[in-house]
Amino acid sequence: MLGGEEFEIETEELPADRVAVPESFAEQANVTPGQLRRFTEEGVDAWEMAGDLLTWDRPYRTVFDAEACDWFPDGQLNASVNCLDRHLDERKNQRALVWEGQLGETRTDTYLELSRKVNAVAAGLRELGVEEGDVVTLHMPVIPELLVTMLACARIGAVHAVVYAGFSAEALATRMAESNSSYLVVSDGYYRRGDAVSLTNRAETVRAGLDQDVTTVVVDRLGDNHQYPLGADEHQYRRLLADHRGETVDPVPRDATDELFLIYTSGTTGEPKRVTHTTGGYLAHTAWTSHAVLDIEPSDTYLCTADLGWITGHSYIVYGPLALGTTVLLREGEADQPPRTKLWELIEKHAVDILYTSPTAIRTFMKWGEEYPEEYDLSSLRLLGTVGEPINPDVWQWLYEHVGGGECPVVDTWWQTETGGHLITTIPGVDEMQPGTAGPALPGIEATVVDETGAEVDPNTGGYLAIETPWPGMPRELSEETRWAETSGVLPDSEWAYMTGDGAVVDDEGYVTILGRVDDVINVSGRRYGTLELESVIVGVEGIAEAAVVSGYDGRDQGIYAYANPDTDAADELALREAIYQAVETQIGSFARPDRIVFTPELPKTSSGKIMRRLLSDIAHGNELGDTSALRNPEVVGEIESATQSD
Ligand code: 6R9
Repeated sequence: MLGGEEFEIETEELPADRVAVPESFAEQANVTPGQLRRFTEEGVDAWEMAGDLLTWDRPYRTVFDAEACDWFPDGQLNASVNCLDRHLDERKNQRALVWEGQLGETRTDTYLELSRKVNAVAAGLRELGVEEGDVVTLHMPVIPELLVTMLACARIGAVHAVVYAGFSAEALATRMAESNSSYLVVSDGYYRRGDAVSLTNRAETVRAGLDQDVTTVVVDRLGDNHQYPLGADEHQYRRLLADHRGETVDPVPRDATDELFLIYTSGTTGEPKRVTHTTGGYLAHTAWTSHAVLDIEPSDTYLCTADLGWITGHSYIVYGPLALGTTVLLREGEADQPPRTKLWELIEKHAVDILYTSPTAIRTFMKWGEEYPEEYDLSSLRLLGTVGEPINPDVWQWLYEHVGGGECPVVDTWWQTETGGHLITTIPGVDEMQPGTAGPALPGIEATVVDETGAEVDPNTGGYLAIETPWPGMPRELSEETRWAETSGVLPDSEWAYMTGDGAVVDDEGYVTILGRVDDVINVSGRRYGTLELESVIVGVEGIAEAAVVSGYDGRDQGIYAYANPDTDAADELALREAIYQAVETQIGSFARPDRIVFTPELPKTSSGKIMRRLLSDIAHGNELGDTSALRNPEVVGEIESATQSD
């Protein structure tokens, strides 16, 4: 797991000074240092604070069973009850969901209305044969129907698997095959920056590639001009909803350890990596961090700009915020898509209290200029959060000043698909902030930085980030593979550890600065790409002998750089380039299209024959080249450098 050789730590740019907690915020913050002390005093049992934010059908007596590595093992609950039913007494007429569509539409659902829709869709899914434990694949843009269907699955104990709408039919089929899913809820298409993208025929293509039969429900997103012809075993979502209007479905009590959903992410193998989150631990973790870190209260209007198809959308649009009974503003489309005033206009229009977004989007806003946010009244904002990648100190400052007016804390939250929820971040109102540094591990979490041998390194020294305590949002795969009591053998000094795949530095006070990925995964614009997955698609193109994918930087933006070696000298590079784009688009999706394709006569290799990705990454970033003495073919370096620059 520790892929040592290729990993070099840069510690030159250590973080700037700390910023104090704005006092006005601290006075009203959801958690106080006193409450958090319970983690020091009670250890793992303090996670009871998270469990107690939920409503249980059968209350748990044990918080964590170390033997089995299970959270709240004897408890039973239903996630849709926690996100809907239990709020109805107090706030049935409060808005649960406000949706802003790509075409300028606004749709609102109160908690009561949302709950009725979820019940109707749950009844519809049941009628189609969906049973507890079945995997239902959802493939849609950010529209209310997606959120409704997620909660409808949760209500009947079905396991949803959302596949981001930008994935290709082939990528969708691979995921459905892996999870043996026989149900697909898909939209007829989606709008991307105003243009309609059709998903018609997607179900057909998927079916052709699968062994199992598939029952499909089609959601109408594109309107009457884009009628989706229904085939056999295809049903209309609208019909389903109308046929079951007014029906109620008893929520299925689930064991805390039962799966709530599956989600696929990029791992270190070429295959997409399945991550399974639990009903009790995951929901407790996301509810607790939504409360303690995002400071969400029921009276808030909360905006998170992530896509529902990724983990951030699951944890911090759907489950955490709705478990707390807040008003969620859902926006279809990317945070930084034009018009340049859109996001600020939405914040003013809906008097948004909390904004959770990505460093990439903020970098774009910064490039556009502060005049856009300045045109709007953003004084409703109380807290700002970022996720997905490190945020540079100057970008942090820009957000703090030009969006938060110097009065809103910024939480830089580090976590992963695998962790389910936040693990490293400051707690607003409690911890001082340090621009460029995620912050300390959450109370109850131990984050360590270790070297290649697994030994803890000294403070302010780079190494591999490991998590040495279990946490409620841990995925089932981790509980199953790494029983808490057994040693994983990775770290000599600890009983158990989860290796995150990130490089990091910890300072004397325990603040963690993330340096980026150290495994065969790259993170571009807050999205994880398995380099092996991309490389195998590129190598699959006829005429390409070898390929290596790294992240690169052109002085303005981070991007995916693909280095490819054609198998003849006389290759038609233009045609090959097109073929590569085509292959990535059909096998993964256009969002993974490389920003640069550089053809080279050879890839740089170590004497043992490994492609030296670190060198390619240095070249792609325009960095000083590190030690190249281990190279078998140093003569190619200059050529690759000039090809990268001229491309
Ligand atoms: C939630 C999410 C996880 C990877 C992770 C790391 C990077 C996420 C970060 C951050 C620096 C932060 N990452 N948050 N790096 N600072 N605050 O993004 O999940 O898509 O699985 O990506 O993202 O490299 O390992 P996921």
